Amino acid sequence: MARKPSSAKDAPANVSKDELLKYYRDMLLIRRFEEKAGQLYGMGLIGGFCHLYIGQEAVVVGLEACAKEGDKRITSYRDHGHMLACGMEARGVMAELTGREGGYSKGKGGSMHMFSREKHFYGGHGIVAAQVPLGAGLAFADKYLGNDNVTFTYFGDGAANQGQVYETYNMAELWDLPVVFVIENNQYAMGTSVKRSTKSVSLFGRGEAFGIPGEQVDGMDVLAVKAAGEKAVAHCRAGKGPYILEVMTYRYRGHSMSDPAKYRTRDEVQKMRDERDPIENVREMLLTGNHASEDELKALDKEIKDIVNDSAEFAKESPEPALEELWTDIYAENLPQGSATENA
Ligand SMILES: Cc1ncc(C[n+]2csc(CCOP(=O)(O)OP(=O)(O)O)c2C)c(N)n1
Ligand SMILES: [Mg+2]
Repeated sequence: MARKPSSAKDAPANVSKDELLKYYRDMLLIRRFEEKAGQLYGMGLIGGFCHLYIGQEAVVVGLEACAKEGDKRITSYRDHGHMLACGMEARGVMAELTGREGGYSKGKGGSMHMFSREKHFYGGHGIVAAQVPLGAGLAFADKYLGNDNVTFTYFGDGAANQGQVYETYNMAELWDLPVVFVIENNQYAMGTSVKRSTKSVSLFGRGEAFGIPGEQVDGMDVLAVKAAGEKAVAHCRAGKGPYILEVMTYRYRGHSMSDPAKYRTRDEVQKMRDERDPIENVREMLLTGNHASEDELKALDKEIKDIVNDSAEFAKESPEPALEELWTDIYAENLPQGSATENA
């Protein structure tokens, strides 16, 4: 593909080869996984809703680079990338997409409803902005327990116009909750561009009314996301309360698999892909700085392809949930004796 020169050249001196390779690998895993999910959807192996994250990979990979053990994350329905970036298994995510027993929710949740207690991933939420107050609640738990963990609460530019976001901002700042509000501004909410739906110039600036600091970040540049993320996380860990990052990004695919895409031109999408692609940017840095050879990157591409193909095979071979499973996981089971919920 002919690629116009981008602003990304050699990586800054303080960024190591290993770091760059990790970002490249993690972003590529998300991209190839999503492409495969799109294929399986086309083959009728995935049903229901399916929102792909292609184009936005640098956002979650840059922020995961700032996380430490015990940090939490919660997001919307566009969630496969967040799961892979925090270390959830490709097999479990793909099998959930195909509605099989081997999936993270035993095949009963699908694309928008996956969770991992082990990786502190709290979903996967289909109601726009519903995860925002929940994210503040997770942060409240950490504050209450007295640790210095943070919660990454992701939501979109469309969700940023929901009232509950501002109720949450108020309480989060009032109680100094350690929550990083990450607005993934991909410039569209379904078919509505941010220009048509939103009066204010910046979304991060709306925190000012509540005393919450924030900034806008180039979400196609994983290093810029990481640098801003570190600042936000340091603020939260120091007990100074929430921080807002408005990360400017772009989704290449439709809103969901059933999007007719009539609200933007093909040229607009192609220009972004050609000039700003976050994975190509890191690839250029790796090659320009002689951190990796074409052959090394080819080997890495193959490794990722193998992981994704394996996840698809697993997802096809895993059985559908047994009929009895209709009646399980509806209410919490095996609660400890005398727990508040048991007594309720
Ligand atoms: C409360 C509510 N209203 C409307 C919808 C339908 N809906 C689903 S996604 C979406 C757009 C949200 O856009 P944005 O927050 O920018 O996130 P993106 O899809 O771009 O990641 C809408 C309106 C919904 N799921 N929930
Ligand atoms: Mg959006």
